[in-house]
Amino acid sequence: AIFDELDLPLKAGSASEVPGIFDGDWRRGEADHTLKSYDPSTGRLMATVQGASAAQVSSALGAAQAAFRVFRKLPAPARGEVLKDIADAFTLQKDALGALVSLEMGKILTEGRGEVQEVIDLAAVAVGLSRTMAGSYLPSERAGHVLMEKPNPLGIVGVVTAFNFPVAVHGWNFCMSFICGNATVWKPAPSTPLTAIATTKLIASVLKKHNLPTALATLVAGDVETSKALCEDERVPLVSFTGSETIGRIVAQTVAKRLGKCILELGGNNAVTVLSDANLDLAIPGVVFAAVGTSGQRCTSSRRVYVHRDIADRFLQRLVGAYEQIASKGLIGSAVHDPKALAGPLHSPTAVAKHKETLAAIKSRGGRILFGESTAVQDLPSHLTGGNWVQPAIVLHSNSSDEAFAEEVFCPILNVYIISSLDEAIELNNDVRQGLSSALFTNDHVSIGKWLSAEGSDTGIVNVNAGTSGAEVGAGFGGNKATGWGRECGGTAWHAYCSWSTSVVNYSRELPLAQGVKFHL
Ligand code: UN1
Repeated sequence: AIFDELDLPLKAGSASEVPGIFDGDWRRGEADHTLKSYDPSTGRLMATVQGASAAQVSSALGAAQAAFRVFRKLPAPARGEVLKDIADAFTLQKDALGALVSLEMGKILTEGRGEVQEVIDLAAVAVGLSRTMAGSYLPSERAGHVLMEKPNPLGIVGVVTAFNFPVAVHGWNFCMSFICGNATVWKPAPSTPLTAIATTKLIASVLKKHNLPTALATLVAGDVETSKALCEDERVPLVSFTGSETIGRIVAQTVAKRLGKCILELGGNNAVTVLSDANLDLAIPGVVFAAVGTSGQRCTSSRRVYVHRDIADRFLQRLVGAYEQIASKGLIGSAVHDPKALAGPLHSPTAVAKHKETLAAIKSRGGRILFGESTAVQDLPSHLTGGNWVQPAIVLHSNSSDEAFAEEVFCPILNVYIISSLDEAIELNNDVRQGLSSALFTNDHVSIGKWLSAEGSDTGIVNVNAGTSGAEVGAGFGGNKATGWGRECGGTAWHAYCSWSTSVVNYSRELPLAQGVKFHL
């Protein structure tokens, strides 16, 4: 039913091939690699998609460029009117598209729908921008002159997204790119092609209604070969990449080599600090949602906890209790197949192996597993046994420099260390390469002030009495340091999707030079 609703040429139960390239027309990929879409809850193969070859990326970019040449003539407020209709289409299909996200990515239904909501919300921000995208009008030192700074479109924005937010992250980029007057070319994660195809269909249908070229929402499903072709192409001035730090480094260097620019959203490795006066009624659910929710597969998921020694016992007891409750009540399960679940499966069998390996290695280095030593999920219904299930884990460490604290693993493993002061926690919070999100739980205004100050947390998202994940789209989203310094969503993120021009306009009858330079013929 979801497939029909979203106009996907698939029958439930069959694993047929679906075309994964859209450049105004749907095309079948010609690369040697095949993408496979599985249901991570059952392990069932749902569809295959042939990847886009480098030559196909090049011709899709040609189509996107032609679309841009038409689109750039449309005034920004008119672009806003179209985006409003795109947002309405997402609203209409929120349940179906959200369910497809759950089915293909594995997250629970409310989070699948939440992703679609993020797009609708950011579209609202972008529609507002369509009438307020301000440049500036500045005083000139020369009489009868003015200075202006003005945003213009860039041309084509390349968007490479990860499996964990298969709708929202493309949506954020598409909305900003579109409102700034660009064509967008999307290379989705190799394991979530169906969501990308359904999303593209939805956007293209609205563009068509407005008589706009549908290649403004171009799609090139594929793997490394496809991304490489996109990143190397000089027709793509901006590449927005979400994914691992390792691949991010390659993307950044590939794009920099041709002097293009990047928005990077890489690994998070986010920490929560819980001080002795913290309200545990906030801290416990805050940590549990960010560590167990989405099975630890958000860039904003909590990986580290620094808890004050005066409260450590009480905190850990309640935390373990919460994990036990999730396990014993059968709250780990597929949302699509079992709507009361709080956490779904991991996305891939590789992630399951990584989870087990990581826990075993931590244990061999002396970490104390407080919960989740046995990684198997209890009482899993028989129709789910083929899925990628693990039990979330809590580990208490006695060594704050254990490598578990340094490297982000995209699994539900929470590493805990007991601290003695806020200063120690800030030191540890900041002592990693990554810098996406962080959270402090306390009621002390002095601690809050320090945490938010220049001596405080160095991450891009710095929360107080709220967990590390689940950011709203009204403000800028992104991380510092090895997270890549990128900003998406609200705030001033739209600036990056523009080509800026500074103009001096002389409305006098003289030609004075700046800085008082004299140059008489
Ligand atoms: C991501 O994990 O790639 O803040 C994005 C959050 C979501 C976005 C996460 N709004 O958790």
